[in-house]
Amino acid sequence: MNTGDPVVSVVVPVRNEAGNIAPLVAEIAAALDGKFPFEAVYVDDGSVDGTADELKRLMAEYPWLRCVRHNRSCGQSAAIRSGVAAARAPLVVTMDGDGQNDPVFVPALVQELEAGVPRIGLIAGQRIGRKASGFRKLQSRIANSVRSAVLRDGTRDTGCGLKAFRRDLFMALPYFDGLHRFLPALVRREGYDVGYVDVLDRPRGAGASNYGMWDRLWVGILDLAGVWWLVRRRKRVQEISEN
Ligand SMILES: Nc1nc2c(ncn2[C@@H]2O[C@H](COP(=O)(O)OP(=O)(O)OP(=O)(O)O)[C@@H](O)[C@H]2O)c(=O)[nH]1
Ligand SMILES: [Mg+2]
Repeated sequence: MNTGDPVVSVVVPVRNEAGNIAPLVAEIAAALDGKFPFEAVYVDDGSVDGTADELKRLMAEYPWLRCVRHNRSCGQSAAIRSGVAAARAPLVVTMDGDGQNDPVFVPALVQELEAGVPRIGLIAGQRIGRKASGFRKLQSRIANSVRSAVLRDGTRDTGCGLKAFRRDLFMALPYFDGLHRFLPALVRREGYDVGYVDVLDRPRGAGASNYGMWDRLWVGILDLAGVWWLVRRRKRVQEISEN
């Protein structure tokens, strides 16, 4: 049974993922029913396929399923932010909606986060057994190693959609398009540690990737410079007093 106020909100950004909605919602149900009260907040990022209809149909079946929608596509970071803003639970787990992330790992992420509070601000999934093509994996490996060398954020893989954090911490982070790839550095900047859970990667279900190589490369370089600056200009207030 899944009644009462949700303890965990699972946030899933989707753009044109019609064929992947029903299988993933069923997997979320199977993985989380009976574990803790939860909700799933799908964010339909301006899809033009049957994504909205699928979500509507499934919402009649699963009372814990919610859907917020961008009328026009605003990107994955904005979709995640809208989902976290709409979330009712204090803890959020994000997950890609294309089937690459398996919801069976959600309880492990939640458990690690709860065990690490208040020191840990983020639990990041680390993909093992990547199912992407060789070229895509190479791009990802280069991007991850440049990022971790520049930011020294101690993280092997920031590209995994499975991440768990406190809702209020996420909403307090500086927001920009692309933020979802830099969460470890941004969370450390706030003074928290990051924990990791290995997760098995799966191939995408139906549909096609939303990204090409160039969007990731050029925007990634610009974002990296921005995050480097943010981290460098951090100033933490150590003590506050009130008379
Ligand atoms: N890329 C992208 N993804 C979006 C957008 N809005 C929502 N999403 C969702 O964000 C998730 C990740 O997008 P993918 O295109 O699978 O990106 P990826 O997993 O990094 O790339 P692949 O490994 O090529 O699948 C999916 O659930 C998308 O449907 C958007 O504007 N762009
Ligand atoms: Mg994907």
